[in-house]
Amino acid sequence: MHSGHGAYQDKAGPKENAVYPPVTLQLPDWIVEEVDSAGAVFDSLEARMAFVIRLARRNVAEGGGPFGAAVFEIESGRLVAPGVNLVVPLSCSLAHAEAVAIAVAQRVCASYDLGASHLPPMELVTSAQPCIQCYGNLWWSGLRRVVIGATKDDVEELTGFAEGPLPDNWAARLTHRPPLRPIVVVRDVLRAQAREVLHNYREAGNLIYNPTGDPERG
Ligand code: AZG
Ligand code: ZN
Repeated sequence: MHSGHGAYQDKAGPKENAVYPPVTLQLPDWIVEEVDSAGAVFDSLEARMAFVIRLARRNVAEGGGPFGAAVFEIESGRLVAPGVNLVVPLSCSLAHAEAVAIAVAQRVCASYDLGASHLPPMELVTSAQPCIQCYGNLWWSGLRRVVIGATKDDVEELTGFAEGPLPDNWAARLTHRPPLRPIVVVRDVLRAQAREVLHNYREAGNLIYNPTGDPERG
């Protein structure tokens, strides 16, 4: 029977069609090793940040970009979903670490709204400040807090990635946005360690995948 919702009736994701490929944001297999060795509960913001910085570092070694992120339950510290930058491996400019973590968390929770009343309050912990794309992703996510390591200026100065024109008052716009719930902003958590991953990425001559027309090495 046809329910009138087109092809997108399956909560697990859209059905394949004959013309266009399905698009997936599949985390690499090694992520399971990192999660297993870290444990499932992270008590402090520093422990959560140390974990995403570790993901960023491993991701570079595995051919991805120098960014890691994760969604955690704020109170319990339980890891809901990790994320790493997969732009180059997946040929997908959407696949920033924050976007991957949010998308995986939403699938894990089977909810597009991570702020839904049946779910515990959740946060995004990210090794670097969200770019314009991920600022929008965060806005729409239902997350209640964002915890940031390196700043946008750190990213742009240390790597050459162009993070885009965020509003000057980007943090205030998150913390006060009626009728939507506020998103609390916490900055500079383990910033020096987060900066080091960015610095090392460029020093090693890795790809700076800005959409400039031609890929540029660091
Ligand atoms: C990026 N910035 C952040 N914060 N995260 C990513 O995954 C990125 N990729 N390029 N710039
Ligand atoms: Zn981004």
